[in-house]
Amino acid sequence: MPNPFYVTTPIYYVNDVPHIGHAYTSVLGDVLSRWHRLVGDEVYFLTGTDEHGQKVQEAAAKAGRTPQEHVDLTSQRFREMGRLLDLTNDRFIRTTDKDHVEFVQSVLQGLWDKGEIYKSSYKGLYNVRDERFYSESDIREGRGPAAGEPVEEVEEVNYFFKMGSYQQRLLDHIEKNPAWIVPDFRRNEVLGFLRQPLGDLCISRPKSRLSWGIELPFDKDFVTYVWFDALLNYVTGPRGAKRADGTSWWPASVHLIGKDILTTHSVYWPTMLMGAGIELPRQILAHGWWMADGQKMSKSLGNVVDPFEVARKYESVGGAEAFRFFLMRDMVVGQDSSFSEAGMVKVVNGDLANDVGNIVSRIRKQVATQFEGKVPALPATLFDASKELKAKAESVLAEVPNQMRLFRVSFALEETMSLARAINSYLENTAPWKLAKDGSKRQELAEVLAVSSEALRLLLVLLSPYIPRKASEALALLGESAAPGKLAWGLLPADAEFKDGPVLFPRLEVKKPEADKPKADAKQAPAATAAVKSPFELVDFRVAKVEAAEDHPSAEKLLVLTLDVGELGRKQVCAGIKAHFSAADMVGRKLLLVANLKKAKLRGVESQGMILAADNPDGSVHLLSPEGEPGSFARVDGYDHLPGQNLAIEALDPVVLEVRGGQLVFEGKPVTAGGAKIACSAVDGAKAH
Ligand code: ME8
Repeated sequence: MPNPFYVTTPIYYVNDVPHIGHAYTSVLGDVLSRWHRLVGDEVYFLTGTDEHGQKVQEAAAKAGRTPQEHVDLTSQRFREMGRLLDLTNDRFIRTTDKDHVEFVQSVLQGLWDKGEIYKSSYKGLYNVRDERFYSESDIREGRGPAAGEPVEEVEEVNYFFKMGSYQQRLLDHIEKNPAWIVPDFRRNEVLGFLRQPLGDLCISRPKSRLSWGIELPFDKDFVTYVWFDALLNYVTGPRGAKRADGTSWWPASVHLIGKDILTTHSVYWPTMLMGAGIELPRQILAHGWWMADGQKMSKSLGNVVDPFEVARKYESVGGAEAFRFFLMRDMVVGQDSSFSEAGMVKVVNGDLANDVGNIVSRIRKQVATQFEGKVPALPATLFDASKELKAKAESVLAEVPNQMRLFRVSFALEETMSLARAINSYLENTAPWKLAKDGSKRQELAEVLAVSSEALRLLLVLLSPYIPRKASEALALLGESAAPGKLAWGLLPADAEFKDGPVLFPRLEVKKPEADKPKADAKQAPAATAAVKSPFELVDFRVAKVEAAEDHPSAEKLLVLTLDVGELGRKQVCAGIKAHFSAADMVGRKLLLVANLKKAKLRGVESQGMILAADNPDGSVHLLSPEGEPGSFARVDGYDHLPGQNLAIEALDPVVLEVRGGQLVFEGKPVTAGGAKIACSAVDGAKAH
């Protein structure tokens, strides 16, 4: 019977848009799945979306949709990411799926019947973004630790799961199974956490506060707490799908998670399973964090790496696969990594365009010109250099499975690339292009091409989990495929045809030279040049909220506004709008601010930016009304956001923002801030400046 391999990714919150972090865990799951299929295991790969909770309820209300309509729309983005990245998941589970809802309710009922759940009053500091309560020590300046959003004190009656009673059993389990949590330092973190007394787990929310959730089967006035609902997806996922021998898929072989959700997976989850009498997952792998250009990614910094954008930009050269390859090659599983486009281009060009691409073109050319496109048969005895290459291939074939077993994917890939380098050295040392010129070296030439073709075939099979399309296109040139049983030396049939085809591993070109790319911390923003596609790349438009407003002491037309600009702090701006708005009108309003202008003094008062407004032909002035949180930046789809600082006011000249249908647009595309369009009451065609 084949070994089972059941792998999961976290189910992602639908409120976020898919980014490199989600893409990474998903691609990791896919690479492991493809690898296990390749070695003949039976695989189930689960991913999906986490769709209940207060955040979703609020976002749906804001968007004027029912929560179900809202999640039907937003979960699509994650399915699309799956298609983009060629994920081979067996199911895309949604926590709103009927079988999941029923399963969660049956587990809850079982725990209630066994006395594992009780009702009690609870008072705590609650954070909506994280959907959880925090202790006082977690809170800094009224904000939760994870997302840094405000917490509020909430007291209510709720249901609790007796998590604390499983503390010792869990400790014993972790101690007896050293590889249950990988990497090791994450395991130690959990053990450290478990040295403190473990409390019980609040598993409900009253419907009066949160209705968008799964109803408790024993109390219709409550829904279950998001984590309790979400974690059970791992058991629901494959319940309807049996293994070939009729047994069920659970327990999972490995849960892939980011380090952010380690406690929920290695403490809440196993104790829930113990309570419910369900087997524990075999392993939990917590990987590190992706940053962008060395900085934490955040919406307000505008540096969130969008897989769709990267794939689109490099579409003609297989952008999605280049992205997959880079993610797996760059991140040492467990450690943090930083994404930069230049880094991706360098790695992909070095490994694929140069190393693999060279091998394909060198061998193909000689096979075509010297052997009419047919790869000569492998001889029974090999000369030394060939023996060495064969030994290298066999050692890589032996080592890669060891690395994969430990989830050391970047090391497995490094091993694989060492085979590519060995093939290139072999070709350089044996120089088939020279042998071809010497009629007496025909046999040697045939051997070199046979040995290198077979090594290339193995290389491509080993690469297939990472770059499935490219690898199978290249294998198809040899009439081969990446299928179970193909990972052994000597399988390329004699006279295999080496077909001609397009360049499969073209070089990627960085779309914008690094020198043109102002870093977020650059002292001086470059002038708008032809290389800059839009002023949106330079101008830092931010949502700002007016905290205070007063008349300018000496300039008749100016108001002096004190603005809250979120992460950029507080800014003072002089605005020439006094003829249209009084100071009192302004307090509490949200505005659109150009936040990276050079400071200026206006009649003795410092001004640290400029607010935007649109003029109607009748002379009336209309402020822009963004909805996003203070500090969120305005952007237009398809343009990078790379503002420097100290922008000269002239840099704004080419910015033609106008109002269409009550909304701000740039070249016909909506400008958004914090994901929402920006309203303005000016007439169509009114220019905002
Ligand atoms: O936590 N680097 O969903 P989520 C690496 N719904 N990985 C990252 C990342 C980054 N910068 N950002 C996100 C939830 N991830 C819950 C999970 S599971 C029962 C419920 C990846 O949308 C990483 O896998 O916030 C992380 O654990 C996950 O996305 C969090 O996704």
